[in-house]
Amino acid sequence: MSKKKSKKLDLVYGIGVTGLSFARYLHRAGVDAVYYDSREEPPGKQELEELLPDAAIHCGGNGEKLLDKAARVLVSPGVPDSDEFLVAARDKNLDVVSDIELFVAEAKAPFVGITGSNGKSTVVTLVALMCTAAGMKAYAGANLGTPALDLLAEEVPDVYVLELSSFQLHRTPELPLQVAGLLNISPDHLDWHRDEEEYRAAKYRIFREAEAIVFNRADDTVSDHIPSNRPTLSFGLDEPGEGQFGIREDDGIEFLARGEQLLLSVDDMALVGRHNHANALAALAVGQLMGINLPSMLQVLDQFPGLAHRMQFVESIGGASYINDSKATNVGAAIASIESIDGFVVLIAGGEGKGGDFAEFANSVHHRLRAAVVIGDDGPTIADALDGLAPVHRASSMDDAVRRAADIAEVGDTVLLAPACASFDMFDNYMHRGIAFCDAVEGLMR
Ligand code: UMA
Ligand code: ADP
Repeated sequence: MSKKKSKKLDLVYGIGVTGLSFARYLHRAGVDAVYYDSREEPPGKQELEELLPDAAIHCGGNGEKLLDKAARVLVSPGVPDSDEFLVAARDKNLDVVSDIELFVAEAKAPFVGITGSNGKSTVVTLVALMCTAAGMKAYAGANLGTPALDLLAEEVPDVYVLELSSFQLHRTPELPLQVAGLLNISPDHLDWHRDEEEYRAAKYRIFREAEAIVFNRADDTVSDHIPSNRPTLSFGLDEPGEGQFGIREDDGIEFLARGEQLLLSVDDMALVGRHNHANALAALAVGQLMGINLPSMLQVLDQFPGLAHRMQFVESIGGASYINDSKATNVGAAIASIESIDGFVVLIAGGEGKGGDFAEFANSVHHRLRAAVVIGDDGPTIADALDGLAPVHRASSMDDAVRRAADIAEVGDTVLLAPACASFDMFDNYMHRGIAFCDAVEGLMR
């Protein structure tokens, strides 16, 4: 008698936000799967058990035997290629599939994608709001927060606006975007990618099958990566050429401009900071290639004050402003953040570094710092980099950091949380860290 072979199932690797979206997607399709996470208590475990009480769920390592019965591996973006379980899966010739690959196969409406080391969430949100202002139904998601596969559970919109991380781009074989936008590249995620070259390649990958392209003309290598024969628009903080987006000055006032045309004074934008002028110009360029009318786009720029935890004004206390930029999780973002402040900054920085160059950071910003207060695992590395360039204080918690910063700040200064690091050594995520900062600031007034 021949033994009956058990059917191979998809193996979902990672039980976090993306893992749960794989589960809902497979559940909608009526397909069983096996679930695995290398952590003992992954964040999505309880919700997964509630959604699929009968599912096979394995947590806490040593899952390699599960691969023998796997049809393919549906992997969460945070897991790097060097991960032993993924290496073992590839050794067994299993397909390793991202949520974006499944999204692309299923999406029934056009989708645009934005990537970049910094500014993605802001630009994606601006573009989605611009679509809405123009009467289109747009869903925004992917790295932004709502996983791409969850967007497919809703009624089909006019367009999807996707924020794409380097992790997601690295693992997506085919990406026929209506418009692809690359905002900027500075070193990040060198704890995930093999090296900076692989990180940059993942970012440039966004252009490959795109119908139209938006790029930052300040990046002198970007044009080598843009396929020929595609409509392109550039943006930058310099004066724009014909039809391109940039900044023009008229009578001492700076304007967002398209070619010679002045569109909106930067002072009339609700978003603050030089980097947000670049983000606004990128959103205008993407919107134009999507066919969104200019008045709708400008109305959004006039009104949108920004997302929480990005240059978020918290309080003014004793003549000093307190700003939460917890989302400045890499060196490039923190430099942009500090440079966008007028006057001296008392900087709160530190956490889990992501391979950025803190010496370069210290050299670029020290002259703007009244002092720095460092926290977290890489606080000492930042302190060493700033040694001799700016006064540095070490703090044991966010409350301690904010109290020390308040003691140092003078009238007209800004106490700025711009950590240049990920938050996971002390907090659940950047939002948790931002809330801890806001609570500590509120605590100063009690
Ligand atoms: N992990 C394990 N073992 C596992 C599975 C994951 O240790 O078995 C670890 C990962 O290495 C990582 C962490 O768990 O350190 C979270 O990884 P994940 O892939 O499970 O993350 P999700 O909860 O699915 O969230 C992901 C994105 N996170 C990452 O890519 C790290 C979220 O972006 C995104 O919003 C969500 O999918 C929905 O698409 C967050 C992020 O930090 C905001 N992104 C990075 C960034 O913006 O810089 C790229
Ligand atoms: P992302 O989604 O790429 O992390 P966000 O829009 O959430 O981008 O912004 C994160 C942080 O990056 C901001 O808080 C700010 O410190 C910095 N930032 C935003 N836009 C830019 C930009 N265009 N250039 C450099 N830094 C930026």
